[in-house]
Amino acid sequence: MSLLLIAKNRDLEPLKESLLAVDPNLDVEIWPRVENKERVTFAVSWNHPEKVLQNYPNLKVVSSLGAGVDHLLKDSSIDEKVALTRVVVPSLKDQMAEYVLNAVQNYRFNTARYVDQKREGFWSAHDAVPKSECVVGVMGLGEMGQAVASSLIVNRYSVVGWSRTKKDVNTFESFAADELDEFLDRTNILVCLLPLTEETDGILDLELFKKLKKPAYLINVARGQHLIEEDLIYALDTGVLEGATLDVFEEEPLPANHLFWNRPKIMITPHVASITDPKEAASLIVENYKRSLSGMDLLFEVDRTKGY
Ligand code: NDP
Ligand code: OXD
Repeated sequence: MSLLLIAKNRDLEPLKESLLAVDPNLDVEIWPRVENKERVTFAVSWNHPEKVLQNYPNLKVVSSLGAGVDHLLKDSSIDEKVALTRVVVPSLKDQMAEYVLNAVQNYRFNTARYVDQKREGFWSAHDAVPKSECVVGVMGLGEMGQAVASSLIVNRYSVVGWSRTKKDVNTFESFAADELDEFLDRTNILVCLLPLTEETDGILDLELFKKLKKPAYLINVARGQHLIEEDLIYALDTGVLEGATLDVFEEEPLPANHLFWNRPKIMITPHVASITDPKEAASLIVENYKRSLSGMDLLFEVDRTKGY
């Protein structure tokens, strides 16, 4: 039996080393130089080329190397009987919580304006956005969303949350799927942490932005396909939104001629909000590999019917 690591444009040697540090007896192969395809029963993937997993006849499990699984579900050539799972480790949640807190504070304290002013040697003070006008609405209260909500609450931000099912929490108000308008009506700073599914594709559109409480700001750290890009431009130009921080884009890398680059109200980071640490991921991957070999339930298994 062997474990396959597969990703386009990513050095997987550090992950292989970390896996062997957890268990030196593992047989780990890195795509595309795979010696024996028949022996592969477990694959760890980040954006593998579509259909390539069809070449492994004994594949039982595919694990995403990150939290998102849209890249696995869009490959319809992966047999329905192959179980899907993902890597969610504490540092992934911590980084995301820090990234979002930082984005909220940058908006609140006018960081982008001061960076521009420094470049021009220009001294001018701006009022911070009052905390009372920074109610943060977190869309998606899963592993990432709950970590983000907790860190904002520790930093004394008011938080509301929205998810398919209502959460029984006492630190913030949780809204269910059919309560989207009530959630938006309470939200100034909208943070998208939804998985990309048929239901959530294109959810961040002009109609939704208009329902936010003013002043309104957008932070998208989930997937670029959640956002209708031209609606964001229109919302910024018409004052529906004050600004946006985007870590994810419909096309990545964001093309050099993309409209977003020249918009001062849009902060851009290159899909780095939270990155899987190979050392931490290795223990979870080995645990799931061993569970798969002994027929036990997997940790963080994906529900294919829900799409996440
Ligand atoms: P989870 O699967 O743990 O949580 C998903 C949440 O979204 C759940 O609360 C779920 O509701 C909710 N949800 C799903 N569908 C809907 C819907 N139709 N309407 C309302 N709520 C819905 O995901 P994670 O928190 O682990 O990750 C979220 C996403 O973050 C990933 O899919 C990935 O795209 C992105 N990500 C981005 C990173 C980056 O660096 N930019 C890094 C890591 C993740 P319920 O609780 O009721 O099931
Ligand atoms: C993830 C990501 O889903 O990095 O983990 O986007």
